[in-house]
Amino acid sequence: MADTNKQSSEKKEYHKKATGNALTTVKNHSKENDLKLYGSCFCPFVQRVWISLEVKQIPYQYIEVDPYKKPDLLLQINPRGLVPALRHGDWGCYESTVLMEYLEDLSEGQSLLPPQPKTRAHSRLWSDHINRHIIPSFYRFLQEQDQQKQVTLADELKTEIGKIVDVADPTGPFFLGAGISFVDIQMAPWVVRLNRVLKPYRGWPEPEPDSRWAKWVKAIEENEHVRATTSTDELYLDSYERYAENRPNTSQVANSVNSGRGLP
Ligand SMILES: N[C@@H](CCC(=O)N[C@@H](CS)C(=O)NCC(=O)O)C(=O)O
Repeated sequence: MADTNKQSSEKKEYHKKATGNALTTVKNHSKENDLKLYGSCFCPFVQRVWISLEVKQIPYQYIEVDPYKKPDLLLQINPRGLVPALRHGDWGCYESTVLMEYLEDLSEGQSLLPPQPKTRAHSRLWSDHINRHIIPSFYRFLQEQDQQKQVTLADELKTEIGKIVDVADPTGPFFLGAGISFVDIQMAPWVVRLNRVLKPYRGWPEPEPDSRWAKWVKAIEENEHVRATTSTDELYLDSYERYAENRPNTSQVANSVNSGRGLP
């Protein structure tokens, strides 16, 4: 019994407050604003919307919420109680991809989608690939406890990433070329977590030097808006131990992965 207590007290928990650069950004956006992002510091889906706001330089207020406690102000916007949620005046909405499109539709600041219809469709197609293939594959690999299966799941994730790298602009460094755009932002939070979560917990390898993938990862990691919304490494290491140990009741994402359903 004493042992069990000791073990549980050593377990790492998810963080409830941003650290490092992300904390500075939170502080710079703590003032009341009509546009409110309800987010959680560890959440990659939130980081997508957060990067978009930073790239576009749209004024906003960041409000930290615990999505596992589901405060009323979150449930009022999103009955499913997931972050990110956005409130704009008396209207609210949720789902990270939908929110990125909403910010795009405000036509304020830098566009994330290019003007050409075909390149827009290309961006949406590969954003769909990230959501339907790369992200579920990331969690399957992280949550798998069987080492043999982990090898197969690492390959599966590499294959899914390889597909999007193959269709990226050959020169880059970003998906469509010189500047960050929609697909990069959809992908960035998981790129950040490859190095900070999958590497320590599952031995995820560094990109092959001079490869197109290495160039993309570097560009994302060095982007000022990605950095402005990224906390210190420890926050991710601690927050994802629950996933890496596949603890029961970790989250809706973890439950969906365990039951073979699509992500929430
Ligand atoms: N499909 C959603 C997923 C959002 C999501 O899963 N957010 C997590 C935090 S990273 C959450 O709110 N979890 C609360 C829960 O599992 O109850 C999106 O793209 O916004």
